[in-house]
Amino acid sequence: MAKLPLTEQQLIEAYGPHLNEAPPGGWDAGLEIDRVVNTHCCFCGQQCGIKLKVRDNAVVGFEPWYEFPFNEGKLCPKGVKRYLQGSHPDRLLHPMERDPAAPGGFRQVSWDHALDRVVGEIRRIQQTYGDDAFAMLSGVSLTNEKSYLVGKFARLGLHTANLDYNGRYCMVSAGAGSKKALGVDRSPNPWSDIPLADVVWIAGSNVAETFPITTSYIWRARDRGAKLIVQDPRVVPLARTADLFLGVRPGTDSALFGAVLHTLIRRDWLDHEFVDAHTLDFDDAVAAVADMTPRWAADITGVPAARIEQAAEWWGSSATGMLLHARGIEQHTKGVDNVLAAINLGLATGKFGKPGCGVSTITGQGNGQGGREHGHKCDQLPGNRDISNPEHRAHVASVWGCDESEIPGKGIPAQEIIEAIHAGKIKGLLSICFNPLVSSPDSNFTAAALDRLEFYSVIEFFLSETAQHADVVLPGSLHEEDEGTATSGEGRIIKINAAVEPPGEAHLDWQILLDIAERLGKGKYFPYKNTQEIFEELRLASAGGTADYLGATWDRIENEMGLFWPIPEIGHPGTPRLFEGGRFFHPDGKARFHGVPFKESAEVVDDEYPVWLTTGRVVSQYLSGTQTRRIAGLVAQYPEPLCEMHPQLAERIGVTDGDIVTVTSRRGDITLPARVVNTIRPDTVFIPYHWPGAKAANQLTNRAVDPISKMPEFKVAAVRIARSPGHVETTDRRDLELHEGPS
Ligand SMILES: Nc1nc2c(c(=O)[nH]1)N[C@H]1C(S)=C(S)[C@@H](COP(=O)(O)OP(=O)(O)OC[C@H]3O[C@@H](n4cnc5c(=O)[nH]c(N)nc54)[C@H](O)[C@@H]3O)O[C@H]1N2
Ligand SMILES: Nc1nc2c(c(=O)[nH]1)N[C@H]1C(S)=C(S)[C@@H](COP(=O)(O)OP(=O)(O)OC[C@H]3O[C@@H](n4cnc5c(=O)[nH]c(N)nc54)[C@H](O)[C@@H]3O)O[C@H]1N2
Ligand code: SF4
Ligand SMILES: [Mo]
Repeated sequence: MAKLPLTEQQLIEAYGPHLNEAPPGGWDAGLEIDRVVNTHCCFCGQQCGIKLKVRDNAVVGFEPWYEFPFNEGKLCPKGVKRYLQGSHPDRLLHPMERDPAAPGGFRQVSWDHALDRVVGEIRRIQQTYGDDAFAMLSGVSLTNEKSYLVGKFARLGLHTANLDYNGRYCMVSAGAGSKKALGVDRSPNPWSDIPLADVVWIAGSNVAETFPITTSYIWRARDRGAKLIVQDPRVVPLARTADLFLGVRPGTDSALFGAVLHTLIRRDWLDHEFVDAHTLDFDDAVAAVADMTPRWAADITGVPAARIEQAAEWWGSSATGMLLHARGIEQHTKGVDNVLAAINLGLATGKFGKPGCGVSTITGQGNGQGGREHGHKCDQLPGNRDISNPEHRAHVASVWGCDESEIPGKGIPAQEIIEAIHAGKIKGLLSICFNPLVSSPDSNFTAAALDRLEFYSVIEFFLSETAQHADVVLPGSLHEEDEGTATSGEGRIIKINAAVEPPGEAHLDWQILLDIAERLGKGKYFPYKNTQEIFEELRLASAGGTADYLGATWDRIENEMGLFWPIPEIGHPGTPRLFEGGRFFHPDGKARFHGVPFKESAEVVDDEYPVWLTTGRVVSQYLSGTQTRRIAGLVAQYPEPLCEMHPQLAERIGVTDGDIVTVTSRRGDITLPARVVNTIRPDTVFIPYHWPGAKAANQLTNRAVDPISKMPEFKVAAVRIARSPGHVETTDRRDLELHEGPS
């Protein structure tokens, strides 16, 4: 066929007058799709809006959703490929029971058999060892409705105190610090504040790879002339464009923040009026930093004193500024201290409650914000209430229609649950949406713990590495199969819409929990016909708590493109920016300073283990990788873990880029290719943690936790490194079939 000579006018007629305006018949004319569903990405806490294309009960593609204000159609590589999960051949389609004789170690069973077995084992274990010997672990890729349901199911269905969630590895240091200082656990700002900041300070976040859409907000601030400060042991992609790079040694952020506060005080770059009117305990903070000079901090952090002073000057002398932090400062045995030290800088300079001002965490998991509000945590009830507070218990009991005494007390956090399983104190486990074998510190210890369980059941859609240890596997639902809400890192409640139904014999997660509750004789507490009914109850349960959703309805959330909590009354507009007028969430309205001393990490380098190890993420993989390690385009981008090291370190151990090295800590070792880059400190190596088994970075990490938040120290361990004579497989194709897309 001859080439078609197309004029510009013909093109315009074919495509429509504007490229983002659908032509007659719509964009999808001729694509043979049944419908397009507006929803959100299933991965990170940015919760980008996305349109999923559906054909024959399968998600077959996506479209940008330009109208959703947060991302305006933009998506990162994971968002673009997310639609490939649903039709993956590994999708679990039937309940399964462990059977060593069966191929793959599991045989297919009926739902009746599987549920009877689960309930029989829950009863046996609780009768033999007590109710709390059966624990539950959950996760916040689940919607608000499911998170709320899990909290109620564990307390009233299983009647165990021991429920905790994977945010224990993610958001708890930020949450605990924010609650102590500000009285609430939510980002103080809508992201539309970022472009209004004169200084943007990123502490411990690889924004360009982990929150890619946030970079566009930062560019908008830069376009207005904002200064950019990046604090990280690595010159992460965003740092390559920064005005000031603070290349801290892992585990020393509180020394750096302390020296900045010291400088703000010495140079009087303070907002005295704000400190006097809106805060308490400034003297404690002043006393703690009295000796923290920039020179002292330079010795500890490795950041030159002049750079610390420069950061203090820009932060202290600009009218507006935002400091955004993530796991780099939070996943430490002093994660809460680091967060408090960061907040001190905002309070001292009056940078709260005003446009373009705030110190905020960047929430990690998809529903990492909402999932940490509705009673998913071992010490929490809905509305971010305290399970040990009699008034809070009475309110929730009145909504649940139970006697207050039926609600168990405070349980133990996720890492302690794993320790208690290892110690033989917890004998049974039900998990949903958590893959601790890959994501918990010290994976050899976690594997040993899982092997000691008398009974383990999991609700999953893929046979994750943890699920491979289960006695009964219950096939649950993917994000696009269920309807509900999530709350993004901004504090914006958004609507998740179902695009398809679960395939095969897979069931919706919430229905599985209802079926178990029914068989446990607790059906009266779980009368829901759909997830909207769960949300209606959540609204009442949260009312009067700090995370108040009373005024949020599904219709409003959908029509208004999200609503920011608190929304304490019907008709309330929602609260995008917290603390306006300098009013914080403590009962007296005042924020608290905290004196933060510097402490070393739980493990420090020595002659035997002379190199700092830190761990984290790459752009194309998500968390434990169960989902992204199955998608070809994402695997191609970063197929296996690499050990990032500086050329000076590489030379010392005699390796060049691509050579195989063995990295050893006190807990285990990993053999992997070296990636020699000049963007990391010469005393530190970085390994991403998205892989299981012999490729798991968590073989090396330390189980030590923060005393307040109980967050493990994922960001600091001491290791030694040697060139390895060994050979490693160079792709991840051993046990996973990669998905190229629908044919
Ligand atoms: N591509 C991708 N995106 C994700 C995720 C994912 O798995 N993949 N996960 C989501 C989730 S749940 C989370 S929690 C977030 C995490 O988002 P981030 O916190 O941005 O990601 P990390 O890679 O864990 O760590 C961030 C940075 O901390 C630095 N760092 C290490 N130790 C220290 C230290 O002691 N001090 C300082 N200042 N920095 C340090 C590391 O070099 C790294 O660049 O990402 C979310 N987005
Ligand atoms: N070394 C090191 N370790 C880390 C970190 C680090 O930086 N370094 N980061 C930590 C952080 S911040 C996090 S958030 C954790 C995350 O750790 P995990 O929570 O263990 O990671 P995920 O991959 O999200 O695991 C969730 C599992 O649930 C399944 N799942 C997802 N959505 C659903 C759903 O809707 N329904 C059901 N039934 N199942 C679902 C997925 O298939 C997956 O197997 O890892 C932590 N571990
Ligand atoms: S930035 Fe986060 S929410 Fe947005 S597309 Fe990427 S993974 Fe999904
Ligand atoms: Mo996370």
